[in-house]
Amino acid sequence: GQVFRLEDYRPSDYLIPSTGLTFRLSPDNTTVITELAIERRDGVNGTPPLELDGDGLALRRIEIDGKPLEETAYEATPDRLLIHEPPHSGSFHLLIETQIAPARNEALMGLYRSNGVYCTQCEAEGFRRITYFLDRPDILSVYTVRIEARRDEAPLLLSNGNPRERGELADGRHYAVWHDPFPKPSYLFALVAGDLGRVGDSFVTASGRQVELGIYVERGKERLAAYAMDALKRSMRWDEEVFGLEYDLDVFNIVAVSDFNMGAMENKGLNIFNDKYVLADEETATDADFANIEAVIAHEYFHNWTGNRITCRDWFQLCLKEGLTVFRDHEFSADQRSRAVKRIAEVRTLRAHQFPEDQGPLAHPVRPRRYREINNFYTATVYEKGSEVVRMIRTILGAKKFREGMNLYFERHDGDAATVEDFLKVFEDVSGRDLSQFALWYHQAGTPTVVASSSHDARTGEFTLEIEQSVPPTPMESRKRAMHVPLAFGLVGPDGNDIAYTAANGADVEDGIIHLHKRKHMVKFSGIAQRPSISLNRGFSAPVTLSLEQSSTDRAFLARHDSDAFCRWQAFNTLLTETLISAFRSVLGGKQPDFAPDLPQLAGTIAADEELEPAYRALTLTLPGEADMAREIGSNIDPDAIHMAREALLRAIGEANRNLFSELHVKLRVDGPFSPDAASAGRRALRNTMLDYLSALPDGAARAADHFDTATNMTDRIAALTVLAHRHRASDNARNALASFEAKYRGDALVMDKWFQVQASMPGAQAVEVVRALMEHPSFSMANPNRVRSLVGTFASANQTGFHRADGAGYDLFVDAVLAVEKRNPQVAARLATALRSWRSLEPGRQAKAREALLRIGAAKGLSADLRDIVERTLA
Ligand code: BAL
Ligand code: ZN
Repeated sequence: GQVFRLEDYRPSDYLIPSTGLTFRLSPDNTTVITELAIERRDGVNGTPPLELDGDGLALRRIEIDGKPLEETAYEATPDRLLIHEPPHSGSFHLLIETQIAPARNEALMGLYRSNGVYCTQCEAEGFRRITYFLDRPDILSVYTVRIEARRDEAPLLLSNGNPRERGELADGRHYAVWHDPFPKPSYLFALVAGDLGRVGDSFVTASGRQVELGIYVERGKERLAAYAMDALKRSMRWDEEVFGLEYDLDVFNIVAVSDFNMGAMENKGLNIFNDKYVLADEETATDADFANIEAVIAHEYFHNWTGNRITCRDWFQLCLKEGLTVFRDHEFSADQRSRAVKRIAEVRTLRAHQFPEDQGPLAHPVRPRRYREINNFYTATVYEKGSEVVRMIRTILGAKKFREGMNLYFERHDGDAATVEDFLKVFEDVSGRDLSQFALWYHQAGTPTVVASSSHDARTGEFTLEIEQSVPPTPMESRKRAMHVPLAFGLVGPDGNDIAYTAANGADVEDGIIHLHKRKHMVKFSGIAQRPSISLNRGFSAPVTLSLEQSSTDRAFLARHDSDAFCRWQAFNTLLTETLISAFRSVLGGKQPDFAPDLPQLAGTIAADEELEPAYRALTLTLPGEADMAREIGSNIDPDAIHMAREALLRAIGEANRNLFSELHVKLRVDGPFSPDAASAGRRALRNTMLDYLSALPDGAARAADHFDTATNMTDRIAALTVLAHRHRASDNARNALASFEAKYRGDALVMDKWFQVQASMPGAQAVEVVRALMEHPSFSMANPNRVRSLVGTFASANQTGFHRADGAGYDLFVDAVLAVEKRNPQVAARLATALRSWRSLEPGRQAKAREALLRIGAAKGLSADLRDIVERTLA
């Protein structure tokens, strides 16, 4: 396929200041009439040909300035429309009529149908599946959209912007006209038509404008949109208060659909959501679902300024809107919930998803320089590492200068299609700092490694920290430059308080941050009488792999006393990880792992510490997952040994704390009416963590069954179902719980996804057969992305022992599923296929089988560009 390169960017010869669209909707035969005002860009000489993008289109009519075009004047294929010689004036009207079939669009890009509702997804390049256009983000146009449909089929007709007109047509049809005054790129176009229920509310902006809010869901589910509406209003207020940003249209609509490739889409004034990020009540959604809904609602809303008002010049700049908007939604959630807990959760996500990407064959810079298929770059690197980079800018500049920089960004670039350079420049301008070395975070792929050690001289009172950074090679980038790494730190004294220090001149220490610029760095602190414990990378100030030489005694001390909640969590997590890895080595050596009593004791102390919020205790006591362990071990991975080691430590901690954990399990039960707030969710999280440990003890199945039977919300029910199915799958308790869950929620697709997930992540060899059987379940469908992700996606990404079964049967299932999905939906298939990205870290037997599986996918006939790109890069 074609390779697109950043350095090849050039502006379009033609601009499209305004776009009129008329849709005559019909499932198999929709007519789209596109009326474009086209202008040659200033400075362009002559009359270059006009080439518009298409994808699978059929042209029905073409006119320029009201006159049909001669057949020799243009060339139309499904994938492009070329007008050889546009009018010499350079300013003209182009009318195009295309015909499309939404009901047959299974790729879910462009205009398609979901549960009988017409809806669109245009990012990144879906608009060209609707009409011929300059389908690139730097072409900003003012849209006026007329939608015509049968009133009985689609009483609701929505598009971007403000409603302008509506009325009746002949034959039971009606129409609506929408106008969006803000010029926007085509990827933000949206249309929805169908019969949906509405939840309405309103919001008065800081300057007193009234905005009508609407959330549209499947009829009968209106009640389930209440939390999403509440999250929306809180997001709108927060963006005013924290960034000074107000909403700008008269209406803001959100539509939930059940077939959706992504989580949601920020179309101007008309966000379209995967319904799993809208619908929730305690009966059907977990606390994690509520938190995700809040985050995604906020994320899409925040795009109105970071993405829509200021958009991207080209797709290489995707992180400009995504990294920044993730940063904004993280900050929002931190303000709405517990900042410390939120930060730890973010880091866990980053390590689970972005680190393996950065450390494997699909590694790419936050701002890639080349791509073959842009859909494959909606990645953890662009989103999550992109957010970390913005966070580092704030760390380096301080909150005040950061906000000044953001203000300047909105002032200077409102209405622009901007670049990463534009973004960095505002922060250089407000701070006077040179961010050119910092910019490597955007340009250089790979997770930097920071190795640190310390020494103390009691005689001179000098404490020395030696730090070395390196960035590992990544595809097509073997040589790396030293980065600017801001490491927040503290020196913790024997009483647990941070001690004051003086850093030697020239050590690049500023306000509690060590700024690394070179490969090797030494900092000398003076006036340190007693040896402190170093707390490094506080708040996870830099997204690096830190290898800190430190005694277990120091780590245990920091796990109790570090004033930085992140590093306190990290200290205990590192102890757990080190213990798990040595247990893994024992298992490999054919020995039963055994554990010294200190760690289980410390776990008990933390569990019982009422000064710590329950959510924080839950996060601390959650053992690193099997994939986390695999990542730490790095090579020659045997997932079965990892699983055994982890279960052994879990049992050891549970046995040592049986009484305490049982008491907490009883005491933490939340009675009374349900609330999804962070404090209540935290209690549930800690209680369910206790259950996880207790379920591994001899009476574990009975206790979990009781937890399941007495659950009054989905969080508790799923926690119990998970430990039953994972640890006691052969028991009647597990069988009964799975059956009763299925009977109760058979009709609720989103809840059935959880039932699929629990079973797809069931450890052990038999998961392959379980998943194969579930692919035939009436609630499963290869056509629905949520179903596919719940069953096949969970199996491939969250079931180390099942997926990587030694005989390769997990990979066989995977190949079959990926190829079956790809026939309909290449994007979802390509995403699924990334599950094998870490294949080279497996032990040789599994590695060979994984490679074979990738080769088999690659050899399939008629492979989509999306899937081919992933497979080829993964094997390269
Ligand atoms: N722009 C794609 C969906 C999102 O990141 O909001
Ligand atoms: Zn986004």
